[in-house]
Amino acid sequence: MEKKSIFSAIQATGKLTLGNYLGAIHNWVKLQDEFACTYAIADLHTLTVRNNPETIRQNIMDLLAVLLAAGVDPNKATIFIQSHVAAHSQMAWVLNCYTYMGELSRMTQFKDKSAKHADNINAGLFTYPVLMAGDILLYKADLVPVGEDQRQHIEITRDIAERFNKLYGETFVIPEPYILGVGARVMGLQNPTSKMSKSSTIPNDSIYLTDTKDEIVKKIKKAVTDSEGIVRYDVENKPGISNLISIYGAIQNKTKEEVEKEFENANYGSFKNAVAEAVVGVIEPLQQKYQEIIKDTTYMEKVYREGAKKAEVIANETMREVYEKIGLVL
Ligand code: ATP
Ligand code: LTN
Repeated sequence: MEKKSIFSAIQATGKLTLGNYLGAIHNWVKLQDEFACTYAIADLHTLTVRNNPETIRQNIMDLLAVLLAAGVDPNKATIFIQSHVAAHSQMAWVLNCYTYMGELSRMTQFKDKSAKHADNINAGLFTYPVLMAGDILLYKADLVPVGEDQRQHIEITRDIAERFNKLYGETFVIPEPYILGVGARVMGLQNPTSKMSKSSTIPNDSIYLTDTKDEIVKKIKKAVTDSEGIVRYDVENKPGISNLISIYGAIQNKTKEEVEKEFENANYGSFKNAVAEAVVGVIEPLQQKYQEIIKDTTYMEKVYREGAKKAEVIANETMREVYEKIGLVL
């Protein structure tokens, strides 16, 4: 049987968090053996927020190095930079003409980001989900692994694809979100009722992949808990401890129940030590590999050039099919 196909992307917006790692990168690595995976660095998406060109370039290379350091393997998965395959921009324009203002204005990410960047509510921020839909549909992906926060964007992708298929006949595969249980939503350490985010302004709330061992240990020690003193999963009443259980479970490949059992008789102090050790255990080796890879620009260039070449073949084929169906002269 043919392998199911997977597409996913991450924006290159700077410092990555443990949330990005457990919610996305970690799963990319796990999935590449079982599925035909295509992974992109969504550089075009990052243009929706203003940044200086040198920082953007650095962020792109940084993200590529992190992905490779984390174990994304160019021999197993196709990995490339979104803007290198022109069909992404082409598809976004076409799909813009099959997407309604009303549906885009319901997107929670748009509402959040336009509140955060009130001085730059550009049209790109609004049509962001259409570029994302194009990314996915170009590769006829069956599954799209993302964190919980991206579910709404996959739904709109499905709506656009279904609309197109109805008008022009079977063209796109209707993708399913693939949201992997534990780690899908890592919460802030200080504010465990909102997600751990790159842009959090609360001190010690986010663990960054660039944090030192001491910083990680300190942040986890300071993480908000509760007064019950039992390592028990209960998001409603114990969001802090529940979040630490999820983090530990995601790293150790254990269910919530298994984590609860393991720490049945432990106090919060020793549980936190174990969580910190687990987090350091993944971040430290990743940083070491990252340091080697980021220096090897020749290798990195080879990876993204070859990746784009492979991606382009599939993307261009879909693009042609779409142009033909809608009536353009080829
Ligand atoms: P921002 O803080 O600017 O909203 P972000 O940290 O959400 O950015 P993205 O580039 O939007 O980063 O997300 C990259 C991937 O990481 C997505 O698949 C997203 O679902 C996942 N992700 C981000 N934050 C978390 C989190 N706290 N827990 C689990 N997954 C996450
Ligand atoms: N919007 C996504 C990044 C992204 C993406 C995609 C994810 C861009 N294109 C296609 C899955 C499929 C985010 O994580 N913020």
